[in-house]
Amino acid sequence: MDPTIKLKITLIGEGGIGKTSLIKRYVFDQFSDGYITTIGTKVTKKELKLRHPVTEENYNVTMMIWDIMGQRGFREILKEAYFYGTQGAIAVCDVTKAQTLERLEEWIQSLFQITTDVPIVFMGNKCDLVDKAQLTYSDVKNFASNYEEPTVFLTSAKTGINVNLAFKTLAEKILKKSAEQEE
Ligand code: G3D
Ligand code: MG
Repeated sequence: MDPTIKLKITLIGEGGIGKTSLIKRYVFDQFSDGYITTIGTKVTKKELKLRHPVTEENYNVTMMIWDIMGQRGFREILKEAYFYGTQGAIAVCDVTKAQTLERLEEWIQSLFQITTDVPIVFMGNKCDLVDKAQLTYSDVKNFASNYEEPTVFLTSAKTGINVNLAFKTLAEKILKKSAEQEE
């Protein structure tokens, strides 16, 4: 039997950028065009098999994925409960709204106040909306380069592109970091 580990991962970023849709796509492999409102927070479970990036052992990973309402006011009230115990984060922006990338700085600051610097994977979401794009891969990459070991994906909750890969990459980064800390 392969060992099982449980990871808490948290999605951060403004409202309306696709966090809830990304989780739905990843966990249920579906996309809803109706607006999905998250009241407070919601936790969704996803199980995956992963080869440990350092030891190369197989693991059963149970991801507990935390979703929050995007409003910043909400973040300030809920952040301790929401971020506490987070082992890795997905920092999401919407490539059709440039300011959603700048806003991530505050989200990450808020997160790091509670968790210290956990691994982050950056997503430039809604990359299917090519005609409306205000941000390129390089824009997101440049922003992410302010943080440790930046990993960036352009994603679409609508088409599903890069969604599985981004979540899986975050799980691997968490395992890698915890292996380094044990050394
Ligand atoms: P949030 O949880 O970050 O607040 P939601 O965002 O997941 O609720 O998504 C907000 C809106 O963006 C929804 O549209 C949703 O369908 C849409 N959306 C999310 N991801 C994508 C994507 O990758 N591509 C496209 N084209 N749309 C996306 P509505 O119209 O229902 O408000
Ligand atoms: Mg939501």
